[in-house]
Amino acid sequence: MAPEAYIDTVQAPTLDECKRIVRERYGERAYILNHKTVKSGGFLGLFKQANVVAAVVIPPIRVPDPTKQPQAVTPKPVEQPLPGIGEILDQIKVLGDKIEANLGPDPRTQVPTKGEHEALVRLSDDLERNDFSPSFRREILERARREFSLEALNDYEELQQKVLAWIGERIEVYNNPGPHKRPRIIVLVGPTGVGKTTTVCKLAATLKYPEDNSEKQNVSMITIDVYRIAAARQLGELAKALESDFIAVNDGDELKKELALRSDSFDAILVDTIGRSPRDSVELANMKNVLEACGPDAEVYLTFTASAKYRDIVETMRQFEPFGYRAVIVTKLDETKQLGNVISALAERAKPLAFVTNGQPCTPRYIQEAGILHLLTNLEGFKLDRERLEAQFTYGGFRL
Ligand SMILES: Nc1nc2c(ncn2[C@@H]2O[C@H](COP(=O)(O)OP(=O)(O)OP(=O)(O)O)[C@@H](O)[C@H]2O)c(=O)[nH]1
Ligand SMILES: [Mg+2]
Repeated sequence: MAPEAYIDTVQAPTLDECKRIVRERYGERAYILNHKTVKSGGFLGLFKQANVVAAVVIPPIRVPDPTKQPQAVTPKPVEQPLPGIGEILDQIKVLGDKIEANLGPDPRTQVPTKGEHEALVRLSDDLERNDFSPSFRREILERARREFSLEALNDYEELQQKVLAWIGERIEVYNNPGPHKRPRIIVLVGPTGVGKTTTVCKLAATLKYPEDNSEKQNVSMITIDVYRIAAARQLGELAKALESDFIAVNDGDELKKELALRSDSFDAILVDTIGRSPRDSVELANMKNVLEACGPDAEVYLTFTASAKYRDIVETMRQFEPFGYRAVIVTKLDETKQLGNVISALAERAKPLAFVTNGQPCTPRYIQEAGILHLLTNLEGFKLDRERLEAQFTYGGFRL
């Protein structure tokens, strides 16, 4: 029988590196049939590395068979037939399975592997229904596989409680370090229309008219959004309703001047910014220059809506990174029931959550300091053992 070509996989950071390994391992006769870029490694879904997995075909070495050497004077080299197309196709299929096996379950769908316990399939569905990202789902499923025996998996309620606790452990609530330098400068940045201006007013109202016994603070509001008359007017009117100081500035110099003028007479100065598409990097850079005037002590918060897609949130977080935001404010919680997208993005980018907002009116009622339990109670399809989770997590976070 003719020797068969066989197939192997090679994994390396780049295709060129794969080619080098193939040449080194099998010589010039081997060739790469196809390749795929995958992410592997990492810790808790972080620091993953992209790798190329290549399928390599290694044709047989054609050794002349001495028993078939013709006796004739003009010897002909013996051609070993290459494997037929059917054989190659079969091998490609085997190879496909081999690559899949290397990659583990499909990270896009995170379908648990065949023959998986029914509880894990259900858990995967519950996580997906709540918009958790594929890598977050994978992390939770892997932990469940590791920490639950097949028998323990039969108790789905117990599994859910544990999973809620694991999710809770991955949510970081912002721990606002006090006491604050006077005046505090609070800056909100974020994409267009997410509720920055509204949230600035809610924060101003919370500081100015605290619902608890804390001291009333003297608050000023500044907008750098002078290009859109309506936007400046919006904050102006809200400031008037709050009986709060308000000014619109054109550039960094003006901002610096106005901040200096207010440094003795205000406890807190809230800066509202122009909504920017995270893709508009030139404008983002301009805005960053203007905000330099706020100084290194400014508390910058990134604002985005709870209903944004996971990928968009991650992209927004990445693009606003140069602003050095300390924590995140998630708005419009009242508009969605799914929060897995938010939890996954915060966990994967290791950013703490400071506030959530849940309604249009600019009053303290519609903004809350973030709490882990608050987010966990909002997950759909998860039955909550409150007592147990309350022993571990709190509803409220820090104090503004
Ligand atoms: N349902 C709901 N709507 C909100 C919330 N916060 C803000 N909004 C609404 O979202 C819309 C946009 O709010 P703005 O505060 O103007 O948003 P912005 O980020 O300042 O927008 P730009 O300045 O245009 O970038 C308004 O209709 C707000 O009433 C919230 O927590 N829940
Ligand atoms: Mg605005």
